[in-house]
Amino acid sequence: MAAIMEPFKSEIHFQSGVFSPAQVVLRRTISQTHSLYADAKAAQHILASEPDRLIYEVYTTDLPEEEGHILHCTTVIYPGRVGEEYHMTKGHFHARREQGEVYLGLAGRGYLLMQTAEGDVRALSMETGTAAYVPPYWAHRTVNVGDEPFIFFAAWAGEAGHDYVTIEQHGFRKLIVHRNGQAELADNPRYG
Ligand code: M6P
Ligand code: ZN
Repeated sequence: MAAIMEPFKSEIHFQSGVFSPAQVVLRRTISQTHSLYADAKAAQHILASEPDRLIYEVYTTDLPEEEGHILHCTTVIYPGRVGEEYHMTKGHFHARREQGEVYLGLAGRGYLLMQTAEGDVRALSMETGTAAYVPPYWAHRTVNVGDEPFIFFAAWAGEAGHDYVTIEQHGFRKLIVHRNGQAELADNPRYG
C-alpha cells in the first residue's frame, strides 16, 4: 500500500516540455537507440558521425513505482530521421500488461504506434491537444514526424513497470517512414 505523502504540483512549459521541478531527466542518444532502427547502415553511419545525437528526453517526477500512484512525465522527441524512419522512443509493453496509459500532445506532431502480442498494429496521429489512450495489452512507441520537437505528457499506473526486451528483440510490425514527402506506415522488414 502507498504511504501518505505530501501533495505537490509541477509546472510544464508546453513549448519545451520542461517539467519543473523535475527530479529525473532521462536522455536517449543515438548510441542507446541505434539498434531500434530498421536501416542498420544508416544507424551505424549516424552513430559514427554524430554519436551524441540526442533523440529524446524524458522529464519525470520521482514517485514510487507502486500501486496507488499515478506516474507522469513529459517526453520531448527531437526532429530527425535515421534512414527513412523518424526519431522515436524505444517503446515498451508494461510489465503488467493489463495497465493502460494516457498521453496528451503539448507541441509538435507525431504518431503513437501501438501493437498487441498477437501483432495487431494501430497508429494514432497526435498534435497539440490530442489525448490518446493506450489500452491494456498494447505496446507503445511515439514517433516525431514533424520539423519541431514533438512533446507530450503521459500518465500511467505506478505498478505497471516497463518491459523493453520484447520490443528490442522483435520490434514493431510497422515502421513510420518518410516517403513521398510525408509520413507513411510501412512493413518492418526485420519484424519477427
Ligand atoms: C512516455 C511514457 C514513459 C516512457 C517515455 C519514453 O512518456 O510511456 O513511460 O518512459 O514515453 O518511452 P520509452 O520508455 O519507451 O523510451
Ligand atoms: Zn508505458
